[in-house]
Amino acid sequence: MNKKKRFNEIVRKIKSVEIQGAKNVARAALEAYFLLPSKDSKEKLMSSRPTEPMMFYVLNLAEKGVSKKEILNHFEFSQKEINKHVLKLINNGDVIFTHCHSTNVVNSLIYSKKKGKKFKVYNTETRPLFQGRKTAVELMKNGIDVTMFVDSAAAFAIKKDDKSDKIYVDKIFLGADALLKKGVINKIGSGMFAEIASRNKIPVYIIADSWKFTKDKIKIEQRSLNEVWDKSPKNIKIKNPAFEFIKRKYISGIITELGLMKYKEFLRKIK
Ligand code: RUB
Repeated sequence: MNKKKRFNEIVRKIKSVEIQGAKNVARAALEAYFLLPSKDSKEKLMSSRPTEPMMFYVLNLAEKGVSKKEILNHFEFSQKEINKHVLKLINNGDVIFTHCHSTNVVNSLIYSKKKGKKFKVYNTETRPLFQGRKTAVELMKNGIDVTMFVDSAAAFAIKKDDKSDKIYVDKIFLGADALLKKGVINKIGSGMFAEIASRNKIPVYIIADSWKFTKDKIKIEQRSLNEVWDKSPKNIKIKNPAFEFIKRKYISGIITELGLMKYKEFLRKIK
């Protein structure tokens, strides 16, 4: 396959969410950019998923001459640091709830399991594209006890006071697409899960690379209506936002390569 074809193939995979999650998208975009480095390539890639500031950031670095190796080294370093902090945060016996598929979250859970931590994970199917299945399979393959819920079971699953039916949660781990001053953007549903958790006094932790931070205004991606209902009857309106904002007040802490800290402290550090 020539470079142009490979470039277009990566763009197609990013757009269709075959390549998904902020980190995978940023890595793939970088790969594509270095096939055909130009302003036009950068713009095509940047418009492929409009809610991905880490992709914008790495493409800007690449344009300024930072090497692919240096950028990939950062991702590796960042994940290793995140893993160490997540390991310390998990207590034996914890039930951890997560949503969608986040590489930063999944890798840190697998690391903790390998280091001997005993915990269970509840996860969501993540409609309409079912990224939760990817999470469940990866965790299961690494020996983690995982239970999947439909997204609408949020209030059923996210509680801690009623242990009689053995459904309860100790901590929520969410990834992030964008880290903003007033809060975080992640997969649609994340704001709702964080709100329910906060009502039940269950801590919500954001697990993300600090390169997702941006001062820019970030657009929430609206995806194809066919993802929700293919060939739906005419005159039914459908909305399909891919992401949602999580207010800062619902975030108990954030884990990045800079450590585990309150969101306000993270904002001070990142400046
Ligand atoms: C994925 C999603 C993930 C973040 C973080 O959405 O919301 O939680 O991107 O992922 P989508 P990571 O499937 O629409 O891309 O930790 O891998 O960067």
